[in-house]
Amino acid sequence: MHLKERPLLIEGAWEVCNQVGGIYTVIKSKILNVLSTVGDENYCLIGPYVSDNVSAIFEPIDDQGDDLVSKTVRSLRAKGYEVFYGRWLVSGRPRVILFNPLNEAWKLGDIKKSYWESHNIPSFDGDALYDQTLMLSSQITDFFQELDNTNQGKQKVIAHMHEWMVGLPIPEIRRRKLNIKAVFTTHATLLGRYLAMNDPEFYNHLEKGVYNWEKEATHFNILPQVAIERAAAHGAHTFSTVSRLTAVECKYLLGRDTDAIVPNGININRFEALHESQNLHQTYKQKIHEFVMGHFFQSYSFDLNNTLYFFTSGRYEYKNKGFDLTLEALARLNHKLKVNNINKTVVTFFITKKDYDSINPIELESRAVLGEIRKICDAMEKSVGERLFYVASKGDVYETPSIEDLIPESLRLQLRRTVQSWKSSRLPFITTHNLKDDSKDDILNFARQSGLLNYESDRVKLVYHPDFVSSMNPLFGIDYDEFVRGCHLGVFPSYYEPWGYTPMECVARGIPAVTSDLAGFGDFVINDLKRTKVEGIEVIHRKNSDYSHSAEELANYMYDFVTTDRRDRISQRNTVEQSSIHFDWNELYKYYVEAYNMTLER
Ligand code: U2F
Ligand code: UDP
Ligand code: G6P
Repeated sequence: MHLKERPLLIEGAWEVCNQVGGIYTVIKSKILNVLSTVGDENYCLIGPYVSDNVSAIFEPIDDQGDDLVSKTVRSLRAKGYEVFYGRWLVSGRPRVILFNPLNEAWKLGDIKKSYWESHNIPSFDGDALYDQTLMLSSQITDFFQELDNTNQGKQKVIAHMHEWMVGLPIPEIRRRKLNIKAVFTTHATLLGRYLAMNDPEFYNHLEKGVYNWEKEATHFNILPQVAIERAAAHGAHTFSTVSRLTAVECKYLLGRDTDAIVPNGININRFEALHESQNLHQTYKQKIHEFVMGHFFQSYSFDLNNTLYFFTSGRYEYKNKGFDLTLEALARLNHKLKVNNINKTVVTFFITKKDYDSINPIELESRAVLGEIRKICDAMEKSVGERLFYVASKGDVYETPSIEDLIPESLRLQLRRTVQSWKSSRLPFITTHNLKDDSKDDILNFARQSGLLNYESDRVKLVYHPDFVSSMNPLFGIDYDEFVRGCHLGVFPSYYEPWGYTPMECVARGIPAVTSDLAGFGDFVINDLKRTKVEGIEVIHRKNSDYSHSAEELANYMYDFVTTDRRDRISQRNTVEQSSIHFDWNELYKYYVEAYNMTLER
């Protein structure tokens, strides 16, 4: 699929140089495909200068070039605008323009007034994020105005904006009749997200068209944002979304049918040999073992060679992300494993973001003591090696020396003392951190109510880590993608999920994953790949199934997974990795190109 012409493509999002959720992954991971389609000289991203570490990922460039973007930057600067113009230091190093929203704080009142007068977009005060998006949008609009003045219609220009946060320039491009074609992609609808969280009959009501958007948006106090989303959707030359599921929301909640569906892809960096991926699994599983020893073995131990690691991850949306269903299925799995006497342990990690005060100090202390134990063991190993070598060189080896001869008493005592002082009779914690709102937390409350509290007899154990995993974090000491590789199964049976990157990222790393038929990704697997079964991707039925049936389906799948033997797991990881090729941007970027071709014709 080729572009019919080579326009200047300006792509904007709140998540350019600013990681919040999945949109960041979309923008960043497809850069190489964009560049090979339009060329570096015809591409520029636009976004906010807000992230704490922006200086580390942004490298300024000079504005002296003869191209349209550089010329526009020069004239904006001459008019007094602060424009951050440079390269985003990610794969592909694309050009990027960033504006600090706060630079327009002095005219925020006027901005709100003008959007109300021109587009009927109401406003409210006191929402800092909302205010920032307005101030950013105002600067992006000025950029497009200046670009259009400079261009004088010579080059075709496409402005591609993602999500309501940078949606406002679109109705302005239309009102000012700029010579720019606008594409708007929404990665969810705001109302859809809120309604899904609050209305148990959401999907049923949605397709019956019973919602009055204005009434619902007012009810949830998000009328201004929804008005922006609608203005952008209706103003765009081409309106697109990421999955068939969100397209339904667009139709009923935004009042415009989508022109295109642009599924999300991923970069697949495949190894030449399959065993490299297997080796990485082993290496990172070892890191997770270390965490598990520190977390559990202070209280009791279990056989790590017969332990499986499950995990779920994502923003804390308890019901939308299917955390509730995952917990319910785990409770059932625990019961099934016990009654069938399956001698395996399943440690399940919940990796999400929730406010906390600090990492639990007892957790840190336990890790530190375990480190001490490791040091003593290392010293013992060294002592055994040296003494054995001494005995052997004397020719005394026909009688194997006793452990007392090989390891000095001081070390043996030190080990015994340290292990004794470490052992504890309390249950292993569910959460690794001290949460701010422990008593109201849904995950913890489920654990309390169901009794899934990490008893020694439980086959299923829970570890709730209310922060994203990173190598800077002392508990795991590895990055998220390494953590994924070390696990056995990713569990993401979402109830509301426009796409859902997390299961796809598992598959790309050779780790099997669970998704649902209410996730855009799951729907894509079933309906676009036309496969009810893709090796290693399990799509749980949630659309036409009640909660209890879905939980049972998930629990049964987990049970089968746990009772599969290692040989089969290894071969499954190989096939899973191979099937990930369908999700590569090299396959999926064509949908963007199609949307741009459509736009150029409009
Ligand atoms: C969708 O995921 P997103 O990453 O877009 O979902 P969010 O992380 O919820 O980001 C968008 C919303 O988050 C809010 C704001 C946005 O509408 O109200 N927000 C915020 O509260 N604070 C901020 O600093 C920035 C944003 C979708 F849900 C996934 O299924 C897809 O995989 C993904 C990619 O297509 O898009
Ligand atoms: N993620 C991460 N670190 C973590 C957990 C998750 O960087 O510890 C990333 C993950 O790789 C994925 C994104 O967060 O790219 C979540 O995207 P998804 O589409 O699943 O959900 P969204 O947040 O967009 O609703
Ligand atoms: C990889 C490694 C093997 C290891 C296996 C464990 O395949 O190369 O050496 O035995 O992982 O698999 P498991 O599913 O039990 O973690």
